Amino acid sequence: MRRCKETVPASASPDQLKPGCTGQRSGENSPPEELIQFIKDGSKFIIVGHKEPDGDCAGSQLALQSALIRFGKSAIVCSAGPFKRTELKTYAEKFINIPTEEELSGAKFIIVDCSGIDRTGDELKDIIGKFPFAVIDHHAAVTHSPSTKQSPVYVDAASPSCTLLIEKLITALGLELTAEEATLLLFGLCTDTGFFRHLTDKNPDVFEAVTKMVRHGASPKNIYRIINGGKSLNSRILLGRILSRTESFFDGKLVIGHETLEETETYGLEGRDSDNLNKLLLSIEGVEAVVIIRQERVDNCTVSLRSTDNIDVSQIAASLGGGGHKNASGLTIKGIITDVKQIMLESFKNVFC
Ligand SMILES: [Mn+2]
Repeated sequence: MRRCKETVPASASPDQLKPGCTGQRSGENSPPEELIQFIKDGSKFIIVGHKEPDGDCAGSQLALQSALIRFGKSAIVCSAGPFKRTELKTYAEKFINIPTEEELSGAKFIIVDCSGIDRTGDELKDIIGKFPFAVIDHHAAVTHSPSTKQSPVYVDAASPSCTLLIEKLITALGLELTAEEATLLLFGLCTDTGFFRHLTDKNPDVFEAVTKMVRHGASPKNIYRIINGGKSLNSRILLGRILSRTESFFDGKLVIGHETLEETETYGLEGRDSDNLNKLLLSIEGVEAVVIIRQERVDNCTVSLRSTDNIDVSQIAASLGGGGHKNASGLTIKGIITDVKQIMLESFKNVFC
C-alpha cells in the first residue's frame, strides 16, 4: 500500500519465510498478546527501524519510544541511517547509530517497519541477533519467523503504514496518544500513503485512526508542509534532469529513468524526492510501471520500482534480491546503469510480453 519509500531490502533466507497476511482489510489485526507481555516483562528497549529511514519508520520508532517511556520503560531509538530525506532532518538527532555496551546490557529490541532483520543494516543485524527482539511490520514480502513468546511478531501486510500498528499497540497498552505521538503517527501514515492517495474503499478504519490522531493534536496541514516543503532548488533541477531523459518501453507501459553518480553527487545528496518523481511518471497515460535506476557507487545501483494496481513489482524486486510492496519495491544491484537497464527490461518482458 505504501509507495514512497526507497527500499533497499535484503534477501530472505528460506527458514525465515512465513506466509504473509495479505488479503484481509486493514485493521483486523490487533497486537498479539505475546507482544504486550514482551513489553511488560522488559525494562529497557532499543527500537530499531530500517536503514535509510523514511517518515513511517522514524515516526513508528519515535512514537513507540515516547509511549514506552510513558509506560515506565527505558527506550531509545536506533538507526543505521543515513537520514537523507528532508522531512526527517529535525528528527535525525534523536537517533543513536550503534548502541553502546551499557545501552545493550539487559536490553530487548523492537524492530519496526522492516521486511527482514537484514534491513536494519549489517552492523545492527548482527547485534540484534544476540538479544531478544520483537517485530512490528506491514510489508507484503514478509521474511519474519512465526510469533513466539520470546520473539513476538506483529505483522499486518494489509496495514498501509507501520505507524497504524504502533497506534494499535499504544492503545492496547492502555495509553491515550499524546499530541506529539499523534503527530508522529500521522506523519508516518501520510508518508506511506502519499497523503492518502493510495488508499481505497477498503480502508475506512484508517480514517477512524486519523480522526483519533487529529483529535489528539495532529495537524494534517503542518504534516503536509513538513513532508512536501523544504526542498532545495537542486532537488528540483535533478527531477528535471531525470524526467528529460526518461524512456518509454513496451508500448508505453513501462518508463525507465536514471540518475548518474555525478548527478547524485552534484544534486542528489540533499533530500531525494522520489515521491514526486514517481507521481509525475505514473501520471503518464498508459504507464503501468516506473523504474528509476540510481548509480549510488561506481559499481552499484539502487533501483526503485513503482506500479499501478495491476502490476506486482515486488515479484520482480524479489527475483533480483530486493523486496517491498506490490506497487512499490526496490533493490540494490551490482553494475552500471546501462547494464541494470537491460536487466530490468528482461525482467519486465515476462510482465508485458
Ligand atoms: Mn512503512
